[in-house]
Amino acid sequence: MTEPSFRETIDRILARDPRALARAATWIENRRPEAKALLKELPPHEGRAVVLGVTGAPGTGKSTLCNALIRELRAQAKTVAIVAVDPSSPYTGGALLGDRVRMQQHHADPGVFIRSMATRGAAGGVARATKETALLLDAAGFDVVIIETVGVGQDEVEIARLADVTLLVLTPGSGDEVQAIKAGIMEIAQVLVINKADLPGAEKLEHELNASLGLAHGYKPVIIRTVASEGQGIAELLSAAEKARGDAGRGALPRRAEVSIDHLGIAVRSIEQALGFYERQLGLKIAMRETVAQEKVHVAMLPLEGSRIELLEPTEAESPVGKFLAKRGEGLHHVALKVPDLNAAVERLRAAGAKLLNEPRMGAGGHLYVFVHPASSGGVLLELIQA
Ligand SMILES: Nc1nc2c(ncn2[C@@H]2O[C@H](COP(=O)(O)OP(=O)(O)OP(=O)(O)O)[C@@H](O)[C@H]2O)c(=O)[nH]1
Ligand SMILES: [Mg+2]
Repeated sequence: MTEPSFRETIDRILARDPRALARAATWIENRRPEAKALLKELPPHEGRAVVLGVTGAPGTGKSTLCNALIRELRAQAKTVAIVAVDPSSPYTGGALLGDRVRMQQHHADPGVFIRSMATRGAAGGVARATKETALLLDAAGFDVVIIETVGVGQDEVEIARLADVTLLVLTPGSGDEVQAIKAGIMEIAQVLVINKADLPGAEKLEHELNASLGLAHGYKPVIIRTVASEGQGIAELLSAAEKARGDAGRGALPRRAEVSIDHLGIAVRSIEQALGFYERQLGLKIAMRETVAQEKVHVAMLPLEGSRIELLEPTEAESPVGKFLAKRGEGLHHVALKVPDLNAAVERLRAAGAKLLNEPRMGAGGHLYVFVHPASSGGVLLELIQA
């Protein structure tokens, strides 16, 4: 058999083929060039899954809980993918094996996909690979993507940012939970899970957590008790997570900040004169000159690494750039940012009360654009562009 082509692999990923998914996850983990190409193909398919982060100290029962969540979600006919970040400590070899065995219960089920990320020696790269793998599984079309991570370090905070809802798993009797709450965990967790509620001390822990939360301001996490090993409290936990997701209202936000600078627009009285500096002194090269009748402006485009400078010279005084020159003189006229989905961005900005200067419209180069008033963007005219 020959290796499937890149295209075929993408099609198979979108069909949730487990072998293609495993292959793609390995590309991501090993930072192969294919991963970069792959991640560019995914955004149109992303954003449909509910992404749950499950974090907590070693041994609190996260994997057992994930297993119970899989069972519950499958009973609701939902597909589930798990990304488990294995503890990097060599002492946990046994627990790691245990994890694999427990999770393997679901391996024959095509509605479940499980991937362990190696953390050994991958300091810093874990959060990135984990996030990218979660995006892959979201794009592949799983209804729910669960990310299991250990502890509450910087990696977990970053992963929590990707998750729609993060569950922090605590157990009775270990003592450091309330400390952890005080240390600002609340910023990342919307649901606190008291797992092993069959053990003594669950009630005491809940009281302490409530007391500690009572002192805090802002968004408060909910507390749910579970016995993951018995499947108790799991349905309640899922409803709490769903509710938290609704409250947070984060469904509409893009999972990745794929915003980049498209160009800087500089208003000048004379392009010819400005080129003396930009072209002849700074060494930039003109790629294109055009006149945009709609905006009454001559434009010279000077490409930079990944973006460009646009010199803008008005064709007449009665034009946006002409008026800008009269009022403010030469200078930075606007900053143009490229966004992945302009209509979604416009919807969010409108909802937040931002002042837009036009309806999204098609520019000369076939791209959609909209201008945001400086009053909303910290004093600079902002152009948002979708390629
Ligand atoms: N009594 C009791 N034991 C539980 C419960 N949930 C899990 N356990 C046990 O706790 C131990 C650790 O469970 P894991 O699911 O491996 O915990 P984990 O948080 O994934 O551990 P790491 O991945 O190593 O950080 C196992 O022996 C489980 O059987 C529970 O609700 N009650
Ligand atoms: Mg585990």
